[in-house]
Amino acid sequence: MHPFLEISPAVNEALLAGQPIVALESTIISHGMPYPQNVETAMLVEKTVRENGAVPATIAILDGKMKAGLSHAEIEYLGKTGRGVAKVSRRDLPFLLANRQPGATTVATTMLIAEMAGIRIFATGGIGGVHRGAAETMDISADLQELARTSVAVICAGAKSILDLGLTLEYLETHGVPVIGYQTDEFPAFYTRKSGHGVDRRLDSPAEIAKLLKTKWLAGLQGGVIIANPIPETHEPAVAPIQAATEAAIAEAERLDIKGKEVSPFLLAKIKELTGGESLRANIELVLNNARLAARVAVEMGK
Ligand code: PSU
Ligand code: MN
Repeated sequence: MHPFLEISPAVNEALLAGQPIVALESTIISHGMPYPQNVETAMLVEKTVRENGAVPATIAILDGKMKAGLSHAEIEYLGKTGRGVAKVSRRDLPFLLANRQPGATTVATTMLIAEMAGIRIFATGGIGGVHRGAAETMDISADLQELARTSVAVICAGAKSILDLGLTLEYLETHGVPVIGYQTDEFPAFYTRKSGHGVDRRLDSPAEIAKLLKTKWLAGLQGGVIIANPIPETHEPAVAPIQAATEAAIAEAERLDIKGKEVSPFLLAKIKELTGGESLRANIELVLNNARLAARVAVEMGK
Protein backbone atom coordinates (compact mmCIF):
# COMPACT_ATOMS: atom_id res chain seq x y z
CA MET A 1 0.00 0.00 0.00
CA HIS A 2 1.01 3.58 -0.68
CA PRO A 3 1.90 5.28 2.63
CA PHE A 4 0.00 8.49 1.81
CA LEU A 5 -2.92 7.22 -0.28
CA GLU A 6 -6.22 6.34 1.39
CA ILE A 7 -9.02 4.88 -0.68
CA SER A 8 -12.50 4.79 0.86
CA PRO A 9 -14.18 1.40 1.34
CA ALA A 10 -16.82 2.18 -1.35
CA VAL A 11 -14.19 3.20 -3.92
CA ASN A 12 -11.96 0.28 -2.99
CA GLU A 13 -14.81 -2.16 -3.49
CA ALA A 14 -15.57 -0.64 -6.89
CA LEU A 15 -11.89 -0.90 -7.89
CA LEU A 16 -11.72 -4.56 -6.88
CA ALA A 17 -14.96 -5.35 -8.71
CA GLY A 18 -13.83 -3.45 -11.82
CA GLN A 19 -16.83 -1.11 -11.61
CA PRO A 20 -16.84 2.29 -13.31
CA ILE A 21 -15.52 5.11 -11.11
CA VAL A 22 -15.50 8.87 -11.61
CA ALA A 23 -12.99 11.08 -9.76
CA LEU A 24 -14.16 14.53 -8.59
CA GLU A 25 -12.08 17.50 -7.40
CA SER A 26 -12.40 19.54 -4.21
CA THR A 27 -11.02 22.99 -5.12
CA ILE A 28 -14.37 23.61 -6.77
CA ILE A 29 -15.92 22.91 -3.33
CA SER A 30 -13.61 25.00 -1.11
CA HIS A 31 -12.63 27.76 -3.54
CA GLY A 32 -14.95 27.61 -6.55
CA MET A 33 -18.38 28.14 -5.00
CA PRO A 34 -19.86 29.73 -1.87
CA TYR A 35 -21.25 27.74 1.07
CA PRO A 36 -23.77 26.07 1.18
CA GLN A 37 -24.21 25.75 -2.60
CA ASN A 38 -20.74 24.18 -2.80
CA VAL A 39 -21.70 21.28 -0.50
CA GLU A 40 -25.14 20.87 -2.08
CA THR A 41 -23.55 20.74 -5.53
CA ALA A 42 -20.83 18.29 -4.47
CA MET A 43 -23.47 15.92 -3.05
CA LEU A 44 -25.66 16.31 -6.13
CA VAL A 45 -22.67 15.61 -8.39
CA GLU A 46 -21.96 12.39 -6.49
CA LYS A 47 -25.64 11.41 -6.80
CA THR A 48 -25.59 12.15 -10.54
CA VAL A 49 -22.54 9.93 -11.01
CA ARG A 50 -24.32 7.09 -9.16
CA GLU A 51 -27.54 7.54 -11.14
CA ASN A 52 -25.53 7.14 -14.32
CA GLY A 53 -23.96 3.86 -13.27
CA ALA A 54 -20.61 4.80 -11.73
CA VAL A 55 -19.11 5.22 -8.24
CA PRO A 56 -18.01 8.77 -7.27
CA ALA A 57 -14.57 9.35 -5.76
CA THR A 58 -14.22 12.91 -4.51
CA ILE A 59 -10.56 13.62 -3.82
CA ALA A 60 -8.92 15.85 -1.17
CA ILE A 61 -6.01 15.99 1.29
CA LEU A 62 -7.16 15.17 4.83
CA ASP A 63 -5.43 13.80 7.95
CA GLY A 64 -2.05 13.69 6.20
CA LYS A 65 -3.42 11.48 3.40
CA MET A 66 -4.38 11.80 -0.24
CA LYS A 67 -7.96 10.58 0.00
CA ALA A 68 -9.99 9.11 -2.85
CA GLY A 69 -13.62 8.86 -1.77
CA LEU A 70 -14.94 11.20 0.92
CA SER A 71 -17.74 10.98 3.47
CA HIS A 72 -20.56 13.53 3.57
CA ALA A 73 -19.00 14.96 6.75
CA GLU A 74 -15.65 15.44 4.97
CA ILE A 75 -17.33 17.21 2.03
CA GLU A 76 -19.28 19.39 4.49
CA TYR A 77 -16.00 20.29 6.23
CA LEU A 78 -14.31 21.26 2.94
CA GLY A 79 -17.28 23.38 1.89
CA LYS A 80 -17.85 25.09 5.20
CA THR A 81 -14.17 25.86 5.80
CA GLY A 82 -13.88 27.22 2.26
CA ARG A 83 -10.76 29.29 1.79
CA GLY A 84 -9.50 28.09 5.17
CA VAL A 85 -8.57 24.92 3.30
CA ALA A 86 -5.44 25.34 1.17
CA LYS A 87 -5.81 25.14 -2.60
CA VAL A 88 -3.29 22.45 -3.41
CA SER A 89 -1.49 21.99 -6.66
CA ARG A 90 1.32 19.50 -7.33
CA ARG A 91 4.03 21.63 -5.72
CA ASP A 92 2.04 22.15 -2.48
CA LEU A 93 1.34 18.48 -1.91
CA PRO A 94 4.45 17.47 0.09
CA PHE A 95 4.08 20.38 2.52
CA LEU A 96 0.46 19.54 3.32
CA LEU A 97 1.15 15.84 3.73
CA ALA A 98 4.19 16.49 5.93
CA ASN A 99 2.26 18.91 8.16
CA ARG A 100 -1.05 17.01 8.07
CA GLN A 101 -2.88 20.09 6.81
CA PRO A 102 -6.14 19.81 4.87
CA GLY A 103 -6.05 20.62 1.16
CA ALA A 104 -8.56 21.06 -1.64
CA THR A 105 -7.25 19.44 -4.81
CA THR A 106 -7.15 21.27 -8.14
CA VAL A 107 -7.54 19.54 -11.48
CA ALA A 108 -3.77 18.85 -11.44
CA THR A 109 -3.64 17.16 -8.02
CA THR A 110 -6.97 15.38 -8.49
CA MET A 111 -5.59 13.86 -11.71
CA LEU A 112 -2.39 12.70 -10.10
CA ILE A 113 -4.16 11.14 -7.10
CA ALA A 114 -6.81 9.56 -9.35
CA GLU A 115 -4.07 7.92 -11.42
CA MET A 116 -2.36 6.60 -8.27
CA ALA A 117 -5.69 5.13 -7.15
CA GLY A 118 -6.30 3.53 -10.56
CA ILE A 119 -9.12 5.88 -11.64
CA ARG A 120 -9.02 7.09 -15.25
CA ILE A 121 -12.10 9.28 -15.59
CA PHE A 122 -12.51 12.64 -13.84
CA ALA A 123 -15.34 15.18 -14.02
CA THR A 124 -14.95 18.85 -13.14
CA GLY A 125 -16.26 22.30 -14.11
CA GLY A 126 -13.44 23.99 -15.97
CA ILE A 127 -9.70 23.48 -16.24
CA GLY A 128 -7.05 26.06 -15.52
CA GLY A 129 -5.07 27.35 -18.49
CA VAL A 130 -2.83 30.05 -19.86
CA HIS A 131 -3.86 33.36 -18.33
CA ARG A 132 -4.23 36.47 -20.43
CA GLY A 133 -0.97 38.37 -20.27
CA ALA A 134 0.97 35.15 -19.58
CA ALA A 135 3.76 36.35 -21.86
CA GLU A 136 4.56 38.78 -19.00
CA THR A 137 3.31 36.99 -15.89
CA MET A 138 4.12 33.35 -16.86
CA ASP A 139 0.82 32.44 -15.18
CA ILE A 140 0.08 29.06 -16.75
CA SER A 141 -1.97 26.64 -14.66
CA ALA A 142 -0.20 23.50 -13.43
CA ASP A 143 -3.30 21.70 -14.75
CA LEU A 144 -1.82 21.83 -18.25
CA GLN A 145 1.47 20.17 -17.27
CA GLU A 146 -0.47 17.50 -15.40
CA LEU A 147 -2.58 16.84 -18.49
CA ALA A 148 0.68 16.37 -20.37
CA ARG A 149 2.02 13.70 -18.01
CA THR A 150 -0.86 11.95 -16.19
CA SER A 151 -3.12 9.42 -17.90
CA VAL A 152 -6.55 10.60 -16.78
CA ALA A 153 -9.38 11.93 -18.96
CA VAL A 154 -10.85 15.23 -17.77
CA ILE A 155 -14.47 15.94 -18.65
CA CYS A 156 -14.98 19.69 -18.41
CA ALA A 157 -16.97 22.56 -19.94
CA GLY A 158 -13.80 23.96 -21.52
CA ALA A 159 -12.07 26.82 -19.78
CA LYS A 160 -13.27 30.25 -18.72
CA SER A 161 -12.72 33.26 -20.90
CA ILE A 162 -10.78 34.79 -17.99
CA LEU A 163 -8.01 32.80 -19.70
CA ASP A 164 -6.41 33.16 -23.08
CA LEU A 165 -8.17 30.21 -24.71
CA GLY A 166 -6.14 30.39 -27.92
CA LEU A 167 -2.84 30.14 -26.02
CA THR A 168 -4.27 27.43 -23.75
CA LEU A 169 -5.05 25.29 -26.80
CA GLU A 170 -1.60 25.99 -28.31
CA TYR A 171 0.05 24.88 -25.08
CA LEU A 172 -2.00 21.68 -25.00
CA GLU A 173 -1.01 20.94 -28.58
CA THR A 174 2.67 21.44 -27.77
CA HIS A 175 2.37 19.02 -24.87
CA GLY A 176 0.48 16.39 -26.82
CA VAL A 177 -2.87 16.60 -25.07
CA PRO A 178 -5.82 15.64 -27.30
CA VAL A 179 -8.82 17.99 -27.00
CA ILE A 180 -12.10 16.28 -27.85
CA GLY A 181 -15.36 18.16 -28.37
CA TYR A 182 -18.38 16.18 -27.22
CA GLN A 183 -21.06 16.81 -29.84
CA THR A 184 -19.33 20.06 -30.74
CA ASP A 185 -16.66 21.33 -33.14
CA GLU A 186 -15.93 24.29 -30.92
CA PHE A 187 -14.03 24.50 -27.63
CA PRO A 188 -16.59 25.74 -25.08
CA ALA A 189 -15.87 28.74 -22.83
CA PHE A 190 -17.24 27.34 -19.56
CA TYR A 191 -20.36 29.49 -18.95
CA THR A 192 -20.99 29.72 -22.67
CA ARG A 193 -21.05 27.11 -25.44
CA LYS A 194 -18.80 28.90 -27.90
CA SER A 195 -15.32 30.39 -27.80
CA GLY A 196 -14.42 30.90 -31.43
CA HIS A 197 -11.71 28.21 -31.09
CA GLY A 198 -11.96 24.71 -32.55
CA VAL A 199 -11.25 21.32 -30.93
CA ASP A 200 -8.95 18.63 -32.38
CA ARG A 201 -11.74 16.14 -32.98
CA ARG A 202 -15.43 15.96 -32.40
CA LEU A 203 -16.84 12.72 -30.94
CA ASP A 204 -20.57 12.22 -30.55
CA SER A 205 -21.02 9.34 -28.09
CA PRO A 206 -19.56 8.04 -24.81
CA ALA A 207 -18.68 4.79 -26.64
CA GLU A 208 -16.53 6.65 -29.19
CA ILE A 209 -14.80 8.56 -26.38
CA ALA A 210 -14.11 5.34 -24.45
CA LYS A 211 -12.64 3.76 -27.58
CA LEU A 212 -10.32 6.73 -28.11
CA LEU A 213 -9.13 6.68 -24.48
CA LYS A 214 -8.50 2.94 -24.44
CA THR A 215 -6.62 3.15 -27.73
CA LYS A 216 -4.42 6.02 -26.55
CA TRP A 217 -3.36 4.32 -23.34
CA LEU A 218 -3.07 0.83 -24.85
CA ALA A 219 -0.78 2.33 -27.46
CA GLY A 220 1.50 3.47 -24.65
CA LEU A 221 0.73 7.14 -25.17
CA GLN A 222 0.83 8.48 -21.65
CA GLY A 223 -0.90 11.65 -20.59
CA GLY A 224 -4.35 13.08 -20.24
CA VAL A 225 -7.19 13.89 -22.59
CA ILE A 226 -9.62 16.79 -22.42
CA ILE A 227 -13.25 16.03 -23.18
CA ALA A 228 -14.92 19.38 -23.64
CA ASN A 229 -18.65 19.19 -22.95
CA PRO A 230 -20.54 22.44 -23.54
CA ILE A 231 -23.12 23.64 -21.01
CA PRO A 232 -26.60 22.53 -22.19
CA GLU A 233 -28.38 25.19 -24.26
CA THR A 234 -31.27 25.32 -21.80
CA HIS A 235 -28.89 26.44 -19.03
CA GLU A 236 -26.57 28.72 -21.01
CA PRO A 237 -26.76 32.27 -19.64
CA ALA A 238 -26.98 35.28 -21.96
CA VAL A 239 -23.49 35.70 -23.38
CA ALA A 240 -23.12 39.51 -23.26
CA PRO A 241 -23.64 40.01 -19.48
CA ILE A 242 -21.29 37.10 -18.68
CA GLN A 243 -18.62 38.59 -20.92
CA ALA A 244 -19.07 42.07 -19.48
CA ALA A 245 -18.81 40.65 -15.94
CA THR A 246 -15.69 38.69 -16.91
CA GLU A 247 -13.96 41.77 -18.31
CA ALA A 248 -14.92 43.85 -15.25
CA ALA A 249 -13.69 41.12 -12.88
CA ILE A 250 -10.34 40.90 -14.68
CA ALA A 251 -9.93 44.68 -14.49
CA GLU A 252 -10.72 44.60 -10.76
CA ALA A 253 -8.19 41.79 -10.16
CA GLU A 254 -5.53 43.85 -11.92
CA ARG A 255 -6.41 46.95 -9.91
CA LEU A 256 -6.14 44.99 -6.64
CA ASP A 257 -2.96 43.25 -7.84
CA ILE A 258 -4.40 39.76 -7.24
CA LYS A 259 -1.80 37.17 -8.20
CA GLY A 260 -1.08 33.45 -8.50
CA LYS A 261 -3.51 30.91 -7.11
CA GLU A 262 -5.83 33.65 -5.81
CA VAL A 263 -6.73 34.73 -9.33
CA SER A 264 -9.27 32.04 -10.30
CA PRO A 265 -11.25 32.05 -6.99
CA PHE A 266 -11.34 35.87 -6.98
CA LEU A 267 -12.66 36.06 -10.53
CA LEU A 268 -15.28 33.34 -9.94
CA ALA A 269 -16.65 35.16 -6.88
CA LYS A 270 -16.58 38.56 -8.62
CA ILE A 271 -18.36 37.28 -11.73
CA LYS A 272 -21.04 35.73 -9.51
CA GLU A 273 -21.56 39.05 -7.74
CA LEU A 274 -21.69 41.02 -11.00
CA THR A 275 -24.18 38.63 -12.64
CA GLY A 276 -26.46 38.47 -9.59
CA GLY A 277 -25.79 34.76 -9.12
CA GLU A 278 -26.47 33.82 -12.74
CA SER A 279 -22.90 32.54 -13.23
CA LEU A 280 -23.20 30.28 -10.17
CA ARG A 281 -26.43 28.74 -11.48
CA ALA A 282 -24.69 28.03 -14.80
CA ASN A 283 -21.63 26.66 -13.01
CA ILE A 284 -23.75 24.14 -11.07
CA GLU A 285 -25.57 22.98 -14.22
CA LEU A 286 -22.41 22.51 -16.25
CA VAL A 287 -20.75 20.48 -13.49
CA LEU A 288 -23.79 18.18 -13.29
CA ASN A 289 -23.73 17.83 -17.07
CA ASN A 290 -20.05 16.84 -16.91
CA ALA A 291 -20.69 14.32 -14.12
CA ARG A 292 -23.38 12.69 -16.28
CA LEU A 293 -21.11 12.35 -19.31
CA ALA A 294 -18.14 11.19 -17.23
CA ALA A 295 -20.19 8.39 -15.66
CA ARG A 296 -21.40 7.28 -19.07
CA VAL A 297 -17.83 7.26 -20.44
CA ALA A 298 -16.64 5.32 -17.37
CA VAL A 299 -19.40 2.74 -17.96
CA GLU A 300 -18.30 2.38 -21.61
CA MET A 301 -14.65 2.01 -20.55
CA GLY A 302 -15.65 -1.02 -18.51
CA LYS A 303 -17.26 -2.84 -21.46
N1 PSU B 1 -12.00 26.81 -13.15
C1 PSU B 1 -13.27 26.91 -12.71
N2 PSU B 1 -13.56 26.61 -11.41
C2 PSU B 1 -12.59 26.17 -10.56
C3 PSU B 1 -11.27 26.03 -11.06
C4 PSU B 1 -11.03 26.36 -12.35
O1 PSU B 1 -14.13 27.31 -13.45
O2 PSU B 1 -12.90 25.91 -9.39
C5 PSU B 1 -10.20 25.51 -10.16
C6 PSU B 1 -9.83 24.07 -10.57
O3 PSU B 1 -9.59 23.32 -9.41
C7 PSU B 1 -8.55 24.25 -11.36
C8 PSU B 1 -7.93 25.43 -10.63
O4 PSU B 1 -7.72 23.14 -11.33
O5 PSU B 1 -9.03 26.27 -10.33
C9 PSU B 1 -6.90 26.13 -11.47
O6 PSU B 1 -6.26 27.06 -10.69
P1 PSU B 1 -4.95 27.80 -11.22
O7 PSU B 1 -5.44 28.61 -12.38
O8 PSU B 1 -4.48 28.64 -10.06
O9 PSU B 1 -4.00 26.72 -11.63
MN1 MN C 1 -2.14 30.21 -11.94
